[in-house]
Amino acid sequence: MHTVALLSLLLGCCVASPWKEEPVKKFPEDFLFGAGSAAYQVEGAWDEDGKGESIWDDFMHNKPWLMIAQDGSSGDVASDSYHNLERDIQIIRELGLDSYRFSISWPRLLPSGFPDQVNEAAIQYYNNLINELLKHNIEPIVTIYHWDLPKSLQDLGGWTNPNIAQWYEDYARIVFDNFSNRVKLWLTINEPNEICYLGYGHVLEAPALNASGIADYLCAKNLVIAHARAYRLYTSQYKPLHGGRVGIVFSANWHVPLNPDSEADKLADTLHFQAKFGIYANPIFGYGGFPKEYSERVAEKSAAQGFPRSRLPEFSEEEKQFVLGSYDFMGVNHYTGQLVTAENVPEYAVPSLLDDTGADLITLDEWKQSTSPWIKWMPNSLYNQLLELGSLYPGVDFYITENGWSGSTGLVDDDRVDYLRSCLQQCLDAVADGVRLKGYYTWSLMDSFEWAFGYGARFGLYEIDFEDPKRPHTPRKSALVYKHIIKTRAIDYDYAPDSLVMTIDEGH
Ligand SMILES: *[C@@H]1O[C@H](CO)[C@@H](O)[C@H](O)[C@H]1NC(C)=O
Ligand SMILES: CC(=O)N[C@H]1CO[C@H](CO)[C@@H](O)[C@@H]1O
Repeated sequence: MHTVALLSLLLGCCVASPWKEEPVKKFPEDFLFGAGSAAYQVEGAWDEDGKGESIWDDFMHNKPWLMIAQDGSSGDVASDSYHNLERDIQIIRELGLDSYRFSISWPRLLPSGFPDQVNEAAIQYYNNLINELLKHNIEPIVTIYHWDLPKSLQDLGGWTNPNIAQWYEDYARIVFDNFSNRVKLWLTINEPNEICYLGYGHVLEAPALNASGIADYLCAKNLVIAHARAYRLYTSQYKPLHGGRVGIVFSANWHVPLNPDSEADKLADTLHFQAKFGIYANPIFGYGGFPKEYSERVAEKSAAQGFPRSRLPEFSEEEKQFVLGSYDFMGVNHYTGQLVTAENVPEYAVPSLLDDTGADLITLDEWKQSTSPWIKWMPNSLYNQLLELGSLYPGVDFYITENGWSGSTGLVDDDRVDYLRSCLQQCLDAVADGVRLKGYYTWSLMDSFEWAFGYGARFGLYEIDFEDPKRPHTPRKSALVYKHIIKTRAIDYDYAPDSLVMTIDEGH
């Protein structure tokens, strides 16, 4: 960091520094620009070449009434990436990405969920993808688990069964054995809160267990231990051979008390943040175990409700130490934000996580609405989120592993262009203010199957035609804008492409 920037950081917000530099305009050369995808959302080939059934196959085939889209769609074919590796590589090269984020499908690699059979076809597919990326100097960043649990393991309780920490480590070992000689950036688990709270606490995601206040908390503890086992396995056995770094991905949407002077709103905000983020982050990045205030709250509520012990499980001292510090960096998925209040809170189910928080979430009408009901454009939320995380966890490296805007079909996606530029500006501002942000992955590379929202919510830099069996792709305006940003390492607000044609530049 430049001395002047450091000085102005030390002087803080309130001193008008005469040395204040011009705002940083360029991203560092080693900043990674990428785009992301997840196996179930893009691969298709749901039952081909020996792949096992996942909880998302089960959700879409057997509980379609739980889908929000209610259109009978599924990820059976999705963007058909399993059969279109060349297309995906071409898109990635056209954009000039430094890095590509994808996930490995656990049931594709281990059809039974266990390592008794390793599916060679899966190893082939991921090997080809990794090798093609490296051939073109594109750094793979691989998510080991992005929600598609083998159904066989869900039948044994899935993330509520403490044995899953061992099962996950066994799976991670096969992944590292096969790919860690070439992949240097690893993400153990994508969005614990969405896995546990939405999948086990509610019915918005697979396995739709709908047992909030119990199953989501069991899931949280087992999940962070599973993560730590994979981290420690890598660090002891693979890192000495290959270098490489391992992190975990949290969703972190910005949140502030609705009334900043209200003690009740401030408490609700704190408890809500701990319930959605802290119960996953604190065991790994904080002081160990679940956050103190939240543990006390759930223990009190549990006692009052007649439970013999807290619904939020305890960590033994040994478990605490095992999980604490199990990271090389933090991945952050960020899309939006909310205001948090303790006033006029709806009657939540008892028990439930929301009842435990005592919080209600508000968004403002003036924030632009995306096609996804849960994403509104809250101004400056990414900058605020990065600064909060930077001050909570000083010295930690961060990557924005997801950030994007959901629209509909159509190639002139000006809302996405505006959102992308704004969010990248917020990243630049956060870097200038000292946050150790190392990369940014936009969500997503191309249109894909958006879980319970089906194919209606389009996030892609490239449009995919899901009506056509060949799944043809077409660049959107945002693809050209992003390409220009990556190439120049700067945001040029005046840049407007003269046509929507993408070609591969020399050197990519
Ligand atoms: C989920 O649980 C809630 C609260 O207990 C209940 O009202 C709701 O009907 C359940 N949903 C489904 C799909 O079972
Ligand atoms: C090429 C390679 O390393 N293959 C390995 C993949 O993982 C299985 C299980 O650990 C090994 O048996 C293979 O040798």
